[in-house]
Amino acid sequence: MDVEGYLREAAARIEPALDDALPPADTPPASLHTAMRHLLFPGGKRLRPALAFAGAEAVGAHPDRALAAAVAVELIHSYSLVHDDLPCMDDDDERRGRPTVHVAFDEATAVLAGDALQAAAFAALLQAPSEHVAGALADLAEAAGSLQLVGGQYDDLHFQGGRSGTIESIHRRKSAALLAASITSGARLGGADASGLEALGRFGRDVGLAFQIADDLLDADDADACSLVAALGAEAARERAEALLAESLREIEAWGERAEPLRELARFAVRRER
Ligand code: GRG
Repeated sequence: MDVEGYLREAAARIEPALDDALPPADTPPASLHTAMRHLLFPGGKRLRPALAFAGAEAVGAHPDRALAAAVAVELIHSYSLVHDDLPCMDDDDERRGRPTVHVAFDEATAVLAGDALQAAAFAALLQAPSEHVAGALADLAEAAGSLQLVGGQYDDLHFQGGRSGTIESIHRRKSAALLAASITSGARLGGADASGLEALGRFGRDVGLAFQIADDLLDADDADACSLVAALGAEAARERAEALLAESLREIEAWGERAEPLRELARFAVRRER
């Protein structure tokens, strides 16, 4: 399977839906609505939407069934990046080769744009023409909340050293939870049953952690103290990522051809070079 082609198709499918999910840039207050779009267009790899589509396909549904989940997870991802770049967090001036939102606008606008992106995510998911919306909303709310994304970010910001288990716990919450929710919310909208969702959740959490390790390996020159690369060294971190990938693939070993996009996205997420 051509994973780059799958990502391109996912990006083409998500682009107009993301546009529809937000007020036009010239809607008052225009500077806020323009700021909400600043990081979203052009976006990044659109990996989370692709995972949502692949989650639906893995349970035998057409990827379009997962469209609302795909939009919602990308909006949450985008808000988290806008806030992560703020001076009170990572204090980054550039992302994807462009000025970050607080640099292009101002800090207060970036905070508010992130807040509004998060609300728009839940509103978009609520639009899904599916009887499974409540479950998907629950997945997303849990992944985005203080027990996962926000709590992981909090512990990362306050990290003062620790063993690899502590670092993994932070990364499971800050990064892996949203990746896993991308898959499970897409699969839910595709009509997944309870045992399928459990397996996909385990798959997504392991792939998500391995994805974060891959991200740290790509950034190894500038290794964050709260990373397995800093704690274990690059070689051991790469081995851990490969072990997690192998473990995750075992979860969906018996799922046949329809889970192939998920498997390929997992390999891409862990072995990517960008
Ligand atoms: C501020 C609430 C809050 C959370 C921040 C997302 C995040 C948590 C921090 C960003 C820094 C970071 C390294 C997060 C881990 C997730 C990650 C690797 C993000 C980058 O994801 P990609 O590679 O990005 O999918 P693109 O640019 O392709 O969208």
